[in-house]
Amino acid sequence: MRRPELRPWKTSAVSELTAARSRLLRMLEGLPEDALTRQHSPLMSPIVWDVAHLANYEEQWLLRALGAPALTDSAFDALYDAFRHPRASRSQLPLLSPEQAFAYASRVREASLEWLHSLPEDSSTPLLRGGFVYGLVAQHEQQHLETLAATLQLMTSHVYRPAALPRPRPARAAQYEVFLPGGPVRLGSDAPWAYDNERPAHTVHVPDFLLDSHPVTNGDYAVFVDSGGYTDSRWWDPQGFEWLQAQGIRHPLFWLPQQGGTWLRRRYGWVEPLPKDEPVQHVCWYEADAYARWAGKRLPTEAEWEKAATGSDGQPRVYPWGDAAPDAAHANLGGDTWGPSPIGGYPAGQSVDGVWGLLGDVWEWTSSTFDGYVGFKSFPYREYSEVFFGTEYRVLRGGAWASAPVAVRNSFRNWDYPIRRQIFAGFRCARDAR
Ligand code: AVJ
Ligand code: FE
Repeated sequence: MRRPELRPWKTSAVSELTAARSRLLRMLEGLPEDALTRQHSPLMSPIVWDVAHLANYEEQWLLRALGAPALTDSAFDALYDAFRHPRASRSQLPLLSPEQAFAYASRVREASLEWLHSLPEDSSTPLLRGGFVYGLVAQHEQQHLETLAATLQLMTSHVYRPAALPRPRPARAAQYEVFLPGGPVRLGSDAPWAYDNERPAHTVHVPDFLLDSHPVTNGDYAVFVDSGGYTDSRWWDPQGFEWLQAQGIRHPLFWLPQQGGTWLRRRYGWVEPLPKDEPVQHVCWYEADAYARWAGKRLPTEAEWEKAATGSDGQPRVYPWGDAAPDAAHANLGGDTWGPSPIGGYPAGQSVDGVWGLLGDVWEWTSSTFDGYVGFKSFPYREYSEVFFGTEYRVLRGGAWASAPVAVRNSFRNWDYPIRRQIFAGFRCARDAR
């Protein structure tokens, strides 16, 4: 079998870095200065912070760490260090202006592509093996573009109506349960561009279980909301119920209740009738967990999710459909659709067991907290993954419409606080088989 890691990594490095940068420019094109510098939400950075931060990250990893001459003094790193300044206070920092930030990003990019060409193809230093550090930087930039997509959705000071690619309009798809037989599951990845938190690939045992064929839709979720689900503590984790009441939350973020009991939702600069057949998004872990309990089910563990994505036949697969790089027929990824597709739109993306929509559309909350796999070794820095290990974060799997293909695979692990709703997260339910 041809494995992706056999491709010449320099070609992938250049094309992934280029894809990320053209997406960045596409997303921010035409936004006025004020939209770029303003704090749209205490949860998010000013957009211009993200732009200079991803440039600075690239300067640190693709220039300084690889022995290339630096463009700025390393003291400058502090300004764009995510651990030094909380998001809510970043607009008060002496940040680069939008023009300076874009110029910084392009100067770094020019220099790093030039440095790339001077490097040996077959270096075996840990940072360069298989082009690891280029994968790190391309994935980092794309992850920040997904964060920017969330910032733009929270923005209310400007109307944002990006050109959106059409999404498939399939015939109504039925939700069913797929039986996944218990047994050993290969989790994680040793692929060259896998993150430290995916390593090492290892085997765990998962008992028989049932998994929903599709993510929970807006229509499904509205039944829970409309039948009083948000006021009945029986369905909720006690901490979640307390949070819900303190915040006065009665429905997913960006839903707008109407007279007569119908729902609208705001998606960027559009207010639309709530599309019943799209996966629900902008629900936090507590909301996902409560729905699952109400439905007599539960959230899957991340091992169950990865088993379903990989397939019950025990064959290793990078994606649910195999090892072919994701294209528009497999999944809704890459950010240009600006929303999830109705369920059932990607028959080519199903798993070998008939589970649909595992990658793309919405991140899927799992019941698992975020921790290192047995044998975890932080690489290349503790602040990517390790400092987040523990019980505070829940793992999300699968990637959303706003996630780039380079940052999505069966083994990819995302994490966030159980109260986070601005991310493009939904879920599907699971059940013990017995
Ligand atoms: C993996 C999405 C949780 O955005 O906090 C960006 C990715 N790490 N810069 C985040 C990340 C450093 C990270 N998540
Ligand atoms: Fe970052």
